[in-house]
Amino acid sequence: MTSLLETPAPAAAGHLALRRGAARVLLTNWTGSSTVPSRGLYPHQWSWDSAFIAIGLRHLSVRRAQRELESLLGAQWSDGRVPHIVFSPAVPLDAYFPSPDFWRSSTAGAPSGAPAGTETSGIVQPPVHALAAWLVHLADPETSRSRGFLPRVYDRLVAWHDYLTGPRDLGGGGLAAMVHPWEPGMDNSPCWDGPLRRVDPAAPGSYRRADLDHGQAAERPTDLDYGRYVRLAADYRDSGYADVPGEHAFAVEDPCVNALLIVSEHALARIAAETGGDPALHEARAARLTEALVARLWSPSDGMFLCRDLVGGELIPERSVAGLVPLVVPGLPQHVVDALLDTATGTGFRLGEVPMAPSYDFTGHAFDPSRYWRGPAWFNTNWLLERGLRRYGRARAADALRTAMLDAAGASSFAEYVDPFTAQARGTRAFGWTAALTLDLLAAARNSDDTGPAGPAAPASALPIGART
Ligand code: 9WN
Repeated sequence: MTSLLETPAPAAAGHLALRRGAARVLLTNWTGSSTVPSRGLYPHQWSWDSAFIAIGLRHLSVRRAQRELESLLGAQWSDGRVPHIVFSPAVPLDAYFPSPDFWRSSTAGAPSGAPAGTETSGIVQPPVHALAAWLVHLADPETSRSRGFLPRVYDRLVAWHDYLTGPRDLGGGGLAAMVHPWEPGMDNSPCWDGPLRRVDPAAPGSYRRADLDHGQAAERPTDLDYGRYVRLAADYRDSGYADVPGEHAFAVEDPCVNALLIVSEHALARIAAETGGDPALHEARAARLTEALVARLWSPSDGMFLCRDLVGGELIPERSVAGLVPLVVPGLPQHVVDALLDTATGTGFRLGEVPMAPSYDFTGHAFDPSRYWRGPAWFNTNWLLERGLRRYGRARAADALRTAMLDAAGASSFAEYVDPFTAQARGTRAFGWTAALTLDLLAAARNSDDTGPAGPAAPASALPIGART
C-alpha cells in the first residue's frame, strides 16, 4: 500500500499533497479487483466510473488499472453489452437501489446473454473503455505486453462497440441510442425531462430509495423522476433486456455517448495495430460515426450538439455539457469546432470565467447549481473538455481549466461534483473518478493527443510514469 503513495519525482508541495490525497481515495475505494465510486453512496463497480478510474489509476499502479478494466469486462454479456453496474456479492442488498434482486440479470437477462455467475444491471453507460485501455497500455507498454493486456481486452471491446453500433442503433441513423436516463451517465439532466414525461412512474411504495440514506434530497433527483427511472428499468428487464426499435418508451441519441464511442473507436484502431488486427476497420467506423454525429445531432443555431429524442424524432431543445463534449473528437469540421469553442466560452457555459463548465446551461430554464446534472460542475466532463481544448489548439485555456480543476478537487475533498460558480463541494466526497482524474491531470505526460488519425501514438518513452508538473 505504502509504495503506491510514494512519489518518484519532486513536485510542488501543493501538488504533492493533492497527489497523496487522490491516491488515498483510490486506495480506500479499491476492493481487491476494482474501485467503487464511493464507499457509501455507490458501493459496487460502475462502468464509466471504472474507465475514468483506470485512467488515473495507471499513474499509481498499471496492474491495478488493467485489473479494473478486466474485472468490468469480465461481466460483459454475450450480446456485447458491458453492464453499467457489476454488483459485489459482499455488499448487503439494501445498500444500493436498484439492487441485484431488482435487475435479476442472471435470469431475466439470460435471453440477451447475461452471465450466469455474476449479478449486474442490464443497462449500459458511455463507452470510455477502449480509450482507457489504450491509455493504460501507454502508461507501461512493456508490462502491458508481457501480461498480454491488449490482446486479452481487444475482442471484448470490439464486441462492446458492435453492440452499440448494432442492436443499439435504434434510430437507424448510425448512432448508438440510450434507453434509460442512467445510460448516458448524466441521469438527471434536463434533456430527459421531455422524454420522461411520457413515462408512468412506478408506485412510490414499490421500492425504497437507498440514495437518500447518503445524499441530500435537494442534490438528488426528485421522487417523481426516480419513479420513472424505476418503471423504465423494470419494463426493460421484463422484456428480457431486448433492444427493439420502436418499442422503448425512452430512447435518445446523446452527443457525449457517441463522442466517447468515436474516441474509443480511434483507440481501438491503435489497439488493433498493436495486437496485429486491422486498424482501418476501426478508423472507418470512427469516420462513419463522426459523420452521423454531425448529421444527426449538430444544431447550428445553438452552436453545439443536442440530444435526439427517438420517440418524438426531434432534437431536444436543452443545452447540456454533453453537447460540448464532442470537442474531444478528432477531425470535426472547422465551423463546428469554432462554434463549440464560442459556445463553451459564451454566457451559457462561461468556460474561463467560472472555475469549471457547468453540466447545464447557466441561462437555461432548468438550471440548478446544486441538483446533480442540472447545473453542478463535474470532473469527468471537464476533463474531457480539457482534452478537447488541447486537441483543437487551445493550450492556454486547457491549462487554466486544468489548474481550476486541481484547485477544486483538493478544496472539495474530491467531491462528486461542485457548485459551478464557487467550486464548493456537492454530492458525496472521496469520489473515485474525481481522485483518478486529478492524478491524471497531475501527470506531466498524459498522452493527450494519442487518439485520432491526426497524431501518431506517443512512444513508450514519452510517458515518464509518476512525473508531474
Ligand atoms: C445511477 C456512479 C454513478 C455515475 C453516474 C451518476 C450516478 C447512479 C445513481 O452515479 O448514477 O447509475 O445512483 O445516481 O449519475 O454518472 O456513473 O458514480
